[in-house]
Amino acid sequence: MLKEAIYHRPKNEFAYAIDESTLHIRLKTKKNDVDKVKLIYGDPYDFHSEKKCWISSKKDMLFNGSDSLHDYWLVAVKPEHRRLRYGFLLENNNETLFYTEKGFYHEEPNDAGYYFCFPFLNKIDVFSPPEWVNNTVWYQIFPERFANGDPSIDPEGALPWGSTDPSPKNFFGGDFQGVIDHLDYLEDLGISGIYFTPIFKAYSNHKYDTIDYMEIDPQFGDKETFRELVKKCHEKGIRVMLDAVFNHSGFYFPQFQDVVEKGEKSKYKDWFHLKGFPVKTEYPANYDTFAYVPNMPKLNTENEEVKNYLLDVARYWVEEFDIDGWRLDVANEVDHVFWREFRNAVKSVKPDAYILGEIWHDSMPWLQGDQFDAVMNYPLTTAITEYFAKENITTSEFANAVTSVRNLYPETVNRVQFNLLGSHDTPRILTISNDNKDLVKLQMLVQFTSTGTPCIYYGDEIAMTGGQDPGCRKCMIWEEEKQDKEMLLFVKKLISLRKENKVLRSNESFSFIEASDSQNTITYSLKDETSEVLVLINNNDEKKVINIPESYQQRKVTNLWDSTENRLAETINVDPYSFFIFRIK
Ligand code: ARE
Repeated sequence: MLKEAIYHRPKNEFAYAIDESTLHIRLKTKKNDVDKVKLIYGDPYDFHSEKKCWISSKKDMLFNGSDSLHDYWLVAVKPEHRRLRYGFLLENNNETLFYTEKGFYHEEPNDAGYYFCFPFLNKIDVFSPPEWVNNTVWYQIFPERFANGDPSIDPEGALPWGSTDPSPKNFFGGDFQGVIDHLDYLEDLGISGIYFTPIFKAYSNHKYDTIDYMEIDPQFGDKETFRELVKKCHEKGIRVMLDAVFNHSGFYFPQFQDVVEKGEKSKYKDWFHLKGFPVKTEYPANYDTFAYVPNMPKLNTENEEVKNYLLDVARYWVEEFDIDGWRLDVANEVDHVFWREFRNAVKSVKPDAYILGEIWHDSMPWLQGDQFDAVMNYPLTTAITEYFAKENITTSEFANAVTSVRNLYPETVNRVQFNLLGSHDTPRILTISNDNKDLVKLQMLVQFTSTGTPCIYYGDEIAMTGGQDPGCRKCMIWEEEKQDKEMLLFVKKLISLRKENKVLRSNESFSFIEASDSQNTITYSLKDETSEVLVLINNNDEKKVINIPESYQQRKVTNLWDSTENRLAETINVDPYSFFIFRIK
């Protein structure tokens, strides 16, 4: 066995409490190197055990998939006294190894001190994200471009809806009334959560350059209209999540303007990361900014005044308008101390509020249960689009990437991960799929059969196109004759399928049964304690025969797409760019 590739640490995604009495323990080993793994464990204070080292139990670990380098193993264990000493017994056809915190041994170590230690499963340490998130299907709205319901509040120079290019210089008057007018459309689609990009008073049409965190941008409406919008959403069972831009303010944020005007004499000079005076606001600015954007001065969230100001904002919109969650902009560039206080502040007002970080990379440091509930799952987006849309990776590389993403985080986090195919920061899924709508459907199928909470970017459900920002921010198409109704029905059906089958939302095991590079076909299974679903995908422009795994042959199944009952044979014909989704009876 390759010892260098065998890894466990009693922390993070390798050891965590899934509930008040159950621990998940994970291990990774070199791909195809180990045949069986047993968790060997016991109670560290079991003085009565006949074995000196108290390691008195063994339990097979489940194979939990492979990526390009590793096999992943997972086991759930309920330690009687909520404390655990444990190690691993690894076997392949020519070797047996004990893996403990002190290293590898051919004989089982006889001293508890050698073993990994999960000291105690304290209830307060159990990370329990909001239950409702896993049942939610989100819809992302860029308010300026969704619908213009009240032309009387259009910004100066607003253009006729969709009349020209979506340049940041152009305004079309999207507003809250436009959203209210289309809530029936969203409810009918099956949406149960709306993520709004920023709505507070700001300079640009994207509103990521905030002027006043306590005011609604006048082009969207006022606080009463927003209150009505939230109320109507809640009446329809639709949750509301706002975008918190706390990493930086906008140029016209009064506190920053004071610094520009008064320089070192400004009482707000410690609200920002200034490098000299006078403040130089042309590029390159002499203060920290988001990226290289002088109009986005980075806020000093280590400063007590800034922290108190932003925490008041965080509480205000929850307390006064009953919003259900915050999406945190540029979350990985704000300090952890602030985010811990942010979580406490928000959860103290609404314990089941959803806290979603915008981080495009490995986010384990923010997902320990003390900061975010989840992150925008861009690594999953990349795995899906790199394979189906861009054809940059092979079928097996796709399976490896999805498995790798799944094993980045504890299952607690996976169940509330924000799974998206695109956003206001990426080209639209149909555009990167070269306008192949069948490919988009396959990608949505994977998105809606992945653990977590899926999000539809406005307009993707009617097959809108659009390149990189600002191309992806075109006005929503409301003329019915221009909407792709077939795509709309497909999305609506996917959403209802997910709502009707819990195993699609939250499964104990997700494994690829086949990912054939020669065939470009995929078979994966989703299992939970009561059911199993088999998904078969033909990612080709021609019909393909997919082999049914022997263990599934002759099994009765329900085709979840057309509700027909079938019995699986040895093979199945799958149409070009098509799929089957069976629930095993
Ligand atoms: C616009 C243009 C830019 C142009 C800029 C000049 O898109 O091409 O250079 O203007 O001013 C907001 C607006 C954007 C605007 C931007 C800057 O929506 O339209 O850009 O402000 O003015 C990284 C960050 C991530 C960030 C993205 C954009 O990690 O947090 O970059 N996303 C958030 C919001 C954006 C918003 C901002 C931040 C600023 O979602 O909408 O932009 O508040 C890789 C990297 C990631 C990188 C990602 C995307 O994956 O690893 O770190 O994300 O690519 O670039």
